[in-house]
Amino acid sequence: MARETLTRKRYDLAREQYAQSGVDTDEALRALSTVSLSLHCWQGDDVGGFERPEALLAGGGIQVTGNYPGKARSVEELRMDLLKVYSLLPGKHRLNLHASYGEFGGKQIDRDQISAEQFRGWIAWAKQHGLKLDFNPTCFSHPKSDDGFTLSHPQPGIRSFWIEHVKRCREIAVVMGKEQSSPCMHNLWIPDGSKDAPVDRWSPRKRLRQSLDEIYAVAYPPALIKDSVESKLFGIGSEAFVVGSHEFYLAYALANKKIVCLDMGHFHPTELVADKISAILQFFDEVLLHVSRGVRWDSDHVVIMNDELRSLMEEIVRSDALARVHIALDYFDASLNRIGAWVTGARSTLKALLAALLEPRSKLREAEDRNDFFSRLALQEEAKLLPLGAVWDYHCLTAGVSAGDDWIDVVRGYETEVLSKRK
Ligand code: RNT
Ligand code: ZN
Repeated sequence: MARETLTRKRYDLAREQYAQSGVDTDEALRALSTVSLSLHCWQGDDVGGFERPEALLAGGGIQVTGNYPGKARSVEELRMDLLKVYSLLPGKHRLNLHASYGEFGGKQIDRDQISAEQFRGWIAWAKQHGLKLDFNPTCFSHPKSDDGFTLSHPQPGIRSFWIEHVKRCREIAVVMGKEQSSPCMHNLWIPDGSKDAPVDRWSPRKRLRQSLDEIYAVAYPPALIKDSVESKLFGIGSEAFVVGSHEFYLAYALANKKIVCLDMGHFHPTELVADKISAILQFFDEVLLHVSRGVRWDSDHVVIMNDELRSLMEEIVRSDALARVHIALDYFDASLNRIGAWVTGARSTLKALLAALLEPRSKLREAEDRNDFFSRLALQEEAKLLPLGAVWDYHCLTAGVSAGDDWIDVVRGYETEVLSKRK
């Protein structure tokens, strides 16, 4: 039987089967189509950026391991790779840029000097391809962040350098927001922290608070920019103390009407971001996610459809919060085909979301409401074997992208034709 016919047949059966569990698959697919992931530009070149011909290795507590050949070495190559990635994802998605990915034209434009000029090319390219942009200041991989502190630095000169950088990044985000008629999510993460336990935790946090106040003193229309702050538990070289901890930013964001960014790799290993959705959204209108996978010390492994991701997506759907949760991706792996890694994580995120949308929610709620915890448990276990794959393949088919594992060959073909020639 032809692949397409089979996919349609499988979907028809799956629709019937889900209907018997009280789930409308067409409705789930409609909901899935409203979601735009924000794809991180930095998976394409190991967080290198284009400030100088030879990018600095990512520093500041984030580490990329591996040296698989074929990484993007220029803006052009990165754009080409991104188009390949988008072509393998059902739906319309966004692009998340870091400040270090501007077009600097061979000039030494330091971080406190950047402006929208270096991002005009990205804005035009994004427009051409119907992509919306999000933006991030780059407060790492720079001589002025080498000692592990930026916005909380004890030296006023260094602190004001980084304050100026972030202020300029917000200006750039505003330009992007204006050009694309969609707010640009401006997410701030800084590496500040220390390897060993400091005696003074108070002063760096006080300085960070003051720096943030200075940065956000400039108010912009929410239709152009949304400001988020990203916490972390520890990084390489900041094992004992991170200035911008979860409590710090949660409190700051609540008091100052900012958005918190929850990175799945930035919490204690058994702490689940899933559980935070229904807590945080009681008090905030929106939340930003960095979908990632923590493994031992690394917070940024390629995302797979594991229990953690599935429960996160379930919690978003169960809280009816799809419109209030911004889903960005954040992982980087230089040990395998980078396009393949990108697509794997993005597709798995979408699949987990689809799985959550297909959960027999009303049946589960009914069981819970009558305190029938056996049925609740058993139903969840049975739901795991419902034909999710048939719905996903149909979704890919109707979106015009490779279904099943066909896309793997596409990535391998791109490797032979393009990536392997990058020496
Ligand atoms: C680092 C944070 C941050 C970065 C990107 C590159 O731990 O997760 O989001 O990954 O800014
Ligand atoms: Zn992150």
